[in-house]
Amino acid sequence: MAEENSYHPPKVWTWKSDMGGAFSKINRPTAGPTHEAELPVGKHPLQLYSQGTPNGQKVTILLEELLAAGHQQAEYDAHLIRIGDGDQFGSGFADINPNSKIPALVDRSGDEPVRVFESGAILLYLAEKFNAFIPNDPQARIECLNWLFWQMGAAPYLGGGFGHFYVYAPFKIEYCIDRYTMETKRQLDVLDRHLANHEYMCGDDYSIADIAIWPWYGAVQAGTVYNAAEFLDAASYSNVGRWAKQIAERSAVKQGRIVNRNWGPLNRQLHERHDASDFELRTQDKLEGQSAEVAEEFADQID
Ligand SMILES: N[C@@H](CCC(=O)N[C@@H](CS)C(=O)NCC(=O)O)C(=O)O
Repeated sequence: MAEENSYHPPKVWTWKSDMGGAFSKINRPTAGPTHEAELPVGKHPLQLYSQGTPNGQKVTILLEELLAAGHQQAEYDAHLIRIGDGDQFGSGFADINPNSKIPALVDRSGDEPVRVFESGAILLYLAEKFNAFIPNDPQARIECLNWLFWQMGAAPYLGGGFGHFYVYAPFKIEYCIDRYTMETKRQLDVLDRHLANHEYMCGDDYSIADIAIWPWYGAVQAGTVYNAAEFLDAASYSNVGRWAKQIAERSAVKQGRIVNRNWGPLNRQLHERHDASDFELRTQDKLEGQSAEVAEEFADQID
């Protein structure tokens, strides 16, 4: 274990605007907008403002699942919010999410627009609105909500803890990596034990609990988030692996996970989604004129 370092917290903390690390340019200790910026509004009932991170993917996967299941009122415009550029601090975005984090949704199908922020609230709102991907039986429903809210509480330890200190911090700190690796492995074990006896998180049916958990824990298990599969011995969580592969094969998942994505292979980036045909016509390989042969090289590669 590394020696204790020489840092002693002062009486009152003050902000150093460049603290180092991957997010030092966007993180700050205050809330509220930093600039005026109106949000665009498209033609569909649902307007999503997001980026294709795991938290963003949850919503686009559910929307694509709803559309695949025939819920036409789930048609949506997905506008790209570039969080690295600070779009989440624009006045229009802060109006719909005072917490300035993606994803945020506006439902314009009624008399008044309804804002919904926090991915868990968005999943629950849409599942209830369409009565889909959430069980109706009271016992199964609360089990679905148990796991939905488990994800909301657990993922900050995975993302803000493990991912931050393993990948993004300006230097590696053994204590922090140990602490959050232990917690991440414990969480993977929670899932693995549960999935040993359940096909999906709340039983036989795929639900918003799976849709919330898969973009984080499925990706960590596969090594596509944080490239830490070997470090975490992810292969040993074989039930998580089985479940994650099963979900990855769903066509709505293949579509939803590339919406608002602006990194990785060009044919896996759909910056904005305004129409179902955009998956065929408006991925970045098409917009940038990449040849079909080159795009094909990346066909199975998501990261
Ligand atoms: N609890 C929130 C977390 C959302 C979140 O952390 N979003 C990140 C991207 S994955 C974000 O917008 N970060 C920008 C920032 O922190 O300024 C949710 O589940 O919606």
